[in-house]
Amino acid sequence: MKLYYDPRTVNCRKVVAGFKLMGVAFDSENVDYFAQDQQSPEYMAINPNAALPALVDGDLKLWESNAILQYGADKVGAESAYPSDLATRADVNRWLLWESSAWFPTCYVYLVENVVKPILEAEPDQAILDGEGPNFHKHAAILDDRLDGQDWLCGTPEPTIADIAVASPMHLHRYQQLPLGEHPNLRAWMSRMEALPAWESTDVAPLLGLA
Ligand SMILES: N[C@@H](CCC(=O)N[C@@H](CS)C(=O)NCC(=O)O)C(=O)O
Repeated sequence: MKLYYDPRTVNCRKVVAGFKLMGVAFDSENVDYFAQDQQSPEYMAINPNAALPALVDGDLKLWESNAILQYGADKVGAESAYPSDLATRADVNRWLLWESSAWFPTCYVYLVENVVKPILEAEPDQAILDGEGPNFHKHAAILDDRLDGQDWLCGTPEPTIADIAVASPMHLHRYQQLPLGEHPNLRAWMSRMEALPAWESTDVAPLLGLA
């Protein structure tokens, strides 16, 4: 199967880190996000959203990074990363949906203001950052509570694809300047994530000239 991706983007890094964690083998083709190649007719025949990443496996054209993680996990039977136990699987699925609908959007504000705008030589808008604070802390507190007394989000002995998905929107947290100060469990969990070879080896900061 082939992954269409740009390793510099958050949702592509998510899939590659998850596939590495699970030992999912894949071919890849680069689609240059900054050249807007995701808007080419060839790529949009695979993903009409003109967004990265997308996976093609035989007749299947799959988009949405979390759906790609689920598919890769089931394809190789990654029991520890995507447990088949009904309740644990429901828990993992819940965090994947929450990441996409709630966590990603709030982390993305900090990514745009503190990483993307400086790369484009534009000024971060402090009013936007200040306005996002309460929403960010509401969601970060949910994670911080969940991580109290357990290493991984779903209480499993090993990280799951929920950990990979939820860590991804905050993958450049130092550069995003995410206000993690009052969320110690979240900070400790992110350090555990950053120690995983699958995570460490897919670091985007050097690719963006940040580190
Ligand atoms: N919910 C989608 C979001 C995909 C997405 O927005 N990808 C970004 C890169 S991380 C993109 O390609 N955006 C298109 C653009 O900005 O032109 C997923 O998880 O795959």
